[in-house]
Amino acid sequence: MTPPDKSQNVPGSRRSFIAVLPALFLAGCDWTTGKRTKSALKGFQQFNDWVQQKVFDPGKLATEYADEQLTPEEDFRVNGYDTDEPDMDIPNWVLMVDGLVRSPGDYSMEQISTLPKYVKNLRHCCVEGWSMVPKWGGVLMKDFLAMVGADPNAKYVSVECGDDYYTAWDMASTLHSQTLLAYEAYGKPLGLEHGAPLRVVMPVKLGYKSAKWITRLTVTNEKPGGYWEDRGYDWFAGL
Ligand SMILES: Nc1nc2c(c(=O)[nH]1)N[C@H]1C(S)=C(S)[C@@H](COP(=O)(O)O)O[C@H]1N2
Ligand SMILES: [Mo]
Repeated sequence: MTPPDKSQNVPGSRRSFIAVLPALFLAGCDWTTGKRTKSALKGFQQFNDWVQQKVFDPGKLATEYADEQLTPEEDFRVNGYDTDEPDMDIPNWVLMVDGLVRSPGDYSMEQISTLPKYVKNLRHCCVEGWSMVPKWGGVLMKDFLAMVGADPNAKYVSVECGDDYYTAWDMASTLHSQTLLAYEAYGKPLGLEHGAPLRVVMPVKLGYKSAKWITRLTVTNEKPGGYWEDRGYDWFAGL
């Protein structure tokens, strides 16, 4: 497997910024945030989130890999905090959308898949220290948020999942041009263990932000928590 390209992930300007703030914590693709942040003070975490939001460059793209660099499909790893097979009623599945949006309500896969489809080979970096490059297919989260009339000036978007997992993102990362709502992997419908019928793929963040089996999106100005975030993992989790 190709090692994570750290030069892509840490631009020079940010590197020097990090140099003057040695205590600041920013994740790289291939090392763990969990244990370090677990012991950190809440105030420090809030400061850390604030700095990460300030240095986040929405125009900076994660590496998109060539097909030759894909992780072979047989090595497409599965990971979840509880179950790999939640009880999803896929034929009747809808995505509930609420909060600061013009058109709240339930959106079907049929409606979502009217949006332009994108296929991207993107690296997924798990906080546990492994990564992989699957071929994802789906729509852009920003196109979907435009479809529902989400307030782009709202601060956060939170998500709920079929396995009771939950997480949230800052609006800039949610609107990033590589954040996907994926319904395919390797040119086939997403498998249940990988988040069917619809999951998030957010290559600018650690893997625990890429929620599987999504059931509800909420646009809000109140900072939401997350399953791992509430257990001490980095909230912003930017790469
Ligand atoms: N709903 C839900 N989404 C989730 C998780 C989870 O437990 N539940 N685990 C996260 C973590 S830690 C990782 S690494 C990836 C794993 O995705 P995969 O099973 O497709 O490899 O899903 C993320 N999204
Ligand atoms: Mo993960």
